[in-house]
Amino acid sequence: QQQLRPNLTFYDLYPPTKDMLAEVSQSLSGANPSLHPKYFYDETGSALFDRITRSPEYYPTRTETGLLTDYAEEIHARLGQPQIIAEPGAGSCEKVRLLLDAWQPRHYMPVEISRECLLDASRQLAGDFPNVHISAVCADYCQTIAMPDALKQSGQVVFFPGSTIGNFEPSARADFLKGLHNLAGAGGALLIGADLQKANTQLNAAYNDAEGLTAAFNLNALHHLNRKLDCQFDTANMRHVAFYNSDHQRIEMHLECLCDQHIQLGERSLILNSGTRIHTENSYKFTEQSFSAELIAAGFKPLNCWTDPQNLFSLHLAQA
Ligand code: AVJ
Repeated sequence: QQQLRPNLTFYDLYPPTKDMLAEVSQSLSGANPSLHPKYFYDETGSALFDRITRSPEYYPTRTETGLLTDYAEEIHARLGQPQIIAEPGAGSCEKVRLLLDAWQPRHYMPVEISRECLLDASRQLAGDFPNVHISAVCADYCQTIAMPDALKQSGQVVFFPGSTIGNFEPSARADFLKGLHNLAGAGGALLIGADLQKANTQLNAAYNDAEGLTAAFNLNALHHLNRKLDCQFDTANMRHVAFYNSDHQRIEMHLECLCDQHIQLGERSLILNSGTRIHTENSYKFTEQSFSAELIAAGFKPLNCWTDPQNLFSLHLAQA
């Protein structure tokens, strides 16, 4: 725990490299190799993600930001005077600025796996909001849904924007939402973004932008593993693949091997044959009703849901 500014405390709970090696070895072995989407986010990946959010094809960020701009005051009125905001996977902490401006809470707790990204974002935020105490936690939010003891307080507003919830498969999602319910605690609430089902063409375009940012972001997962674990992926011979799977109502992202790949995983070596696809991400798409039902199943009481006129994106507010 480090005091970086009078109003900024930094907690470093970044998972150890040996855990990363074990997890990656496990998920890359077997018939359906995969990588957890958290591996997108190192310093380079977080910067690429920020560029994706500004690309013309990627509608979620600008749509949700519009909803937050329009409704921050209305949400504030519904919640009374929320004092603590916790945000798992906070990234560059851009969206929360709208809430900090409108709500003026005492305390903000971003949790983010990408250390440089979190340090930059939280330093800037601490300067811009001198009256908010920031407890920045560098951690895998899947593991640290239980915050450091000092930060466990009930009555929190858990802010989970961006449709990050779409990364979870249905059964893991149900468990994770229960975890968020527990994190919010008695008197707390959840403000969560969920991307909506829409025409396949628009979804496919959002994950195959013309500038190639999403392709670079996807491939960066392998650069990240090469840098941290010296895996020796031949990234020039991997291809970005992203498509909407309408049976599962999700975007799938994969990296396809264009030649046999000899991978180094610590002491072990692994061959991925040409044509093999590594599944790197699912991004589920919801309906307003299906998502409300999931919130109820996790123990929440939905208060309201806001959508844009084109019905691209939804923002749900629910009581814990
Ligand atoms: C951060 C998980 C919400 O699923 O749209 C963007 C990540 N992947 N482009 C999403 C992402 C490819 C994003 N989430």
